Amino acid sequence: MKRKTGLVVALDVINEKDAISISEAVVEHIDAIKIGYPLVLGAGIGIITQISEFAPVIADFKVADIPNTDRLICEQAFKAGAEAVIVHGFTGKDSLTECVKTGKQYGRDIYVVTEMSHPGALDFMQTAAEALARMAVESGASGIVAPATRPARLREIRNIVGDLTIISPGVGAQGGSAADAVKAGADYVIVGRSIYGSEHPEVEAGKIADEIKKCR
Ligand code: OMP
Repeated sequence: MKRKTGLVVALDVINEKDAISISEAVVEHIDAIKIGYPLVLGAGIGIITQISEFAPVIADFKVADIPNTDRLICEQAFKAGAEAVIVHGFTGKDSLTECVKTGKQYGRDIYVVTEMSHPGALDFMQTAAEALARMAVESGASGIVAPATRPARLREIRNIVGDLTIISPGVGAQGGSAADAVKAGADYVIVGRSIYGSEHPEVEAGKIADEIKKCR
């Protein structure tokens, strides 16, 4: 993933037609397209291959299983054309190491979730976030996912991960701001509903890309 605008669109639509038309509309403003369960379950895994013609695809499968199953999932994502896979770290070092190893075999990236962006992350994840961030560094992952909804936490996590790439969701619909996230250390912000739910996704994406540009 090459940093041009610092914006990743979360394409959480559920059919191919919407996925293609939104990708076409926003492509000049984004660096990657994140595809997760809603779209893959709605349109099939081939949608990763189709969308990868527009921009690098981050497969958000939040992989969280035993090492062997994790490897099988990551392989499917990479074979379909994903440039990166998002995985959980709470399943432990052996599971994460297997994902990272698989990523390296394909020359692709693994991003590890630390503290999630929604309020429920305070129930269990927040207490483990620093340890998850450290494990991401030690395992050789390419980057981590950290919350734009809590810039202070994002900054603390940045201090732990050094120059690892941080992708940061929670901007817009969840209340976070792109500028605050970038100032707190995010390399990329991830935006879903504010863009794909807008009547003019290209305008919304352009505005967020401008906001990011002004912070740099
Ligand atoms: P919006 O809230 O619609 O902008 O979408 C945010 C996107 O980021 C969704 O695809 C979420 O699944 C994803 N996400 C979070 O919102 N919070 C997290 O902590 C982690 C992710 C993620 O891993 O992408």
